[in-house]
Amino acid sequence: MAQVTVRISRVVAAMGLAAGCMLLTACSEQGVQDKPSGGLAAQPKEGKIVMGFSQIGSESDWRAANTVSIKTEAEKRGIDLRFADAQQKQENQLKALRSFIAQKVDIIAFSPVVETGWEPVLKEIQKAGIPVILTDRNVDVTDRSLYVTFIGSDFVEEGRRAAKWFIENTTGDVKVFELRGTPGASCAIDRKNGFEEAIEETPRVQIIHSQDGNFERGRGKEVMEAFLKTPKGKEFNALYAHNDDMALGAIQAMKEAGLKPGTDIKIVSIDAVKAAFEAMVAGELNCTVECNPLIGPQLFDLVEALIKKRIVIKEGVYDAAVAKEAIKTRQY
Ligand code: GZL
Repeated sequence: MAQVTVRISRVVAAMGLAAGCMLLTACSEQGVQDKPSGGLAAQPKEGKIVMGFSQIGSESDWRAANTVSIKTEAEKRGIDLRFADAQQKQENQLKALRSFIAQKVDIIAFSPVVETGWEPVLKEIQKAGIPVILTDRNVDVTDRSLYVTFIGSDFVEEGRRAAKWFIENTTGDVKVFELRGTPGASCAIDRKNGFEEAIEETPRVQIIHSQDGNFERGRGKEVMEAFLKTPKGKEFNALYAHNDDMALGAIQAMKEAGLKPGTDIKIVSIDAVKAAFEAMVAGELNCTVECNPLIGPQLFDLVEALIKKRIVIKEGVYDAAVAKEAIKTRQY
């Protein structure tokens, strides 16, 4: 007989979250005249959840995987997903968020292309009584009640981990060219800060040049082609790229210029997409720091906890035929 096993961590996390949300609802109901500030309705939603999602664009392999994870999970859970691709433009995200208000969706999630410029639209969404979840990237707002929570990575830690690879796997002076992500994006700001913090105590590792590549492979190639023609392009011996796509574009430019990426130039990037593993197998990339794009399951656990106000724990049935085996892994 097939048995159901449950991933305790995810369910317990969601339960904790649900408890937190009910507390939030309770607290906010006392202090708010109309809808609670988190936009959490007093009654659970019956029927299909309608969710608006504003995605940044399709600038990288990471983003493509992130979009697939969100769309697949929504489909699996029967959620009516209103998905908008902003082609990396904030004005398109602002338009999408306002259209979700007009559509009276139950909940909104989005990945903010940059940190700033969101307070006005978040206030409009709050006034409409719609809860907001931030995914992937963060916003810089003073009023944290404008969103329920953020699901994403610790980008400062990712920057530290990238620096750690250079510190632990090189000797002598490391002259780093930094290829930065989208200007003003929380992940680009934090990856830079984490890297710089981690090399503070190791003066032999220095960033000698830093430039934006917008997380795009094509821009990474163009920027590296131009850099190689400068005096510092003759001096550097390391590349720190804020994502794999820019690193792969830069690697292409280095090869066309007769350099051996991974050997002449040590390269560390972030995301851990499949193409980065192919480059490492080919000896052209030295290290990629993982940044997990597959947030669909956790995102929709949270959405269901907030809107349905209910988490059903997965349980199984065990008969005597399997008891001897099953007892080995029972936790209670
Ligand atoms: C990080 C994400 C970044 C990726 C890039 O969470 O926002 O954006 O590192 C993507 O590949 O374009």
